Amino acid sequence: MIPEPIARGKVREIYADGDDRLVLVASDRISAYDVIMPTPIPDKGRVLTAMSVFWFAETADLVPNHLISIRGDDLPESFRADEFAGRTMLVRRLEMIELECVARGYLAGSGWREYRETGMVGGHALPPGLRQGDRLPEPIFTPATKATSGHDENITRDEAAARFGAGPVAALEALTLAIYRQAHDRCAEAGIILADTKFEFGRDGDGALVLADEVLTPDSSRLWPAAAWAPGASPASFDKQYVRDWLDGSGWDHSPPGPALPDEVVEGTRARYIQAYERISGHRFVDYLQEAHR
Ligand code: Q0Z
Repeated sequence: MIPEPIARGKVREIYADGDDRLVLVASDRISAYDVIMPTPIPDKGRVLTAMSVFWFAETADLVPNHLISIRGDDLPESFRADEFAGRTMLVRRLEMIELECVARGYLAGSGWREYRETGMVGGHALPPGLRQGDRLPEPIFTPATKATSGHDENITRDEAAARFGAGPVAALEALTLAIYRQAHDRCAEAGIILADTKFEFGRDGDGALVLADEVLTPDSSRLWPAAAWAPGASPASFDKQYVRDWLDGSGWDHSPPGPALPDEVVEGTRARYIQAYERISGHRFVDYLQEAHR
């Protein structure tokens, strides 16, 4: 029997395992234009979990993380069925810091909008004349808080420091930028631009900072195919390109529900996810599945 989740995101669920552990399950649901599509992308949750697992290992030299195990044998009984294999992380339950730790290396999304209106992003003065999609001279830390609307609200570093303390926010900024730089360079070698990304941190029982949640997935990051980058525009994320292109030609007006996706769009999107994982990590997706399935 599967217990009730303690929290539900648009595309994943989180369950308690006793007092000290949580179980995070990533579904195959996909959103486009902020709407969940009625057609899932098979293995999407597994690929995103594989990416988080890869990045937790890759960043372990910079910061400890919440991951305990993805192996079936280590999961609570309820999560040992095949449907959960590879999409389920057993993690340490932390005291979460309610601050979205965003790193931006390129001008996109709300960062671009803010720059266009003010010439600044999150309290950082930027050079004039930057275009949408341009690389920034240096990556910047632009924290945000979860607004009740569901969308994040950008705040300045000073506002973050007022809420969470100057020392803790300086430490979160340093970690966020260090992880971003390392991941950016790795993605670049795979032909993928990591435009921006969002981390969530918590504290363990000793008060130490711990990297939590999902990390450096396409749902928490803007990952652009390097070949699609051109100044003056924000390319579609590598994973959403097929879905967006098809939706743009479908006549759908972006109000829910979204239309069912055709098989070729589903298959093309699934292949892109797997390709991104394999290119970034250098691992085979089938090997990841083997590793999880024990
Ligand atoms: C993460 C979230 C999800 C909905 C709580 N290690 C942790 N300790 C305590 N809390 C969390 C974590 Cl990861 C925690 N979220 C975000 C995840 C579905 C919301 F899978 N919420």
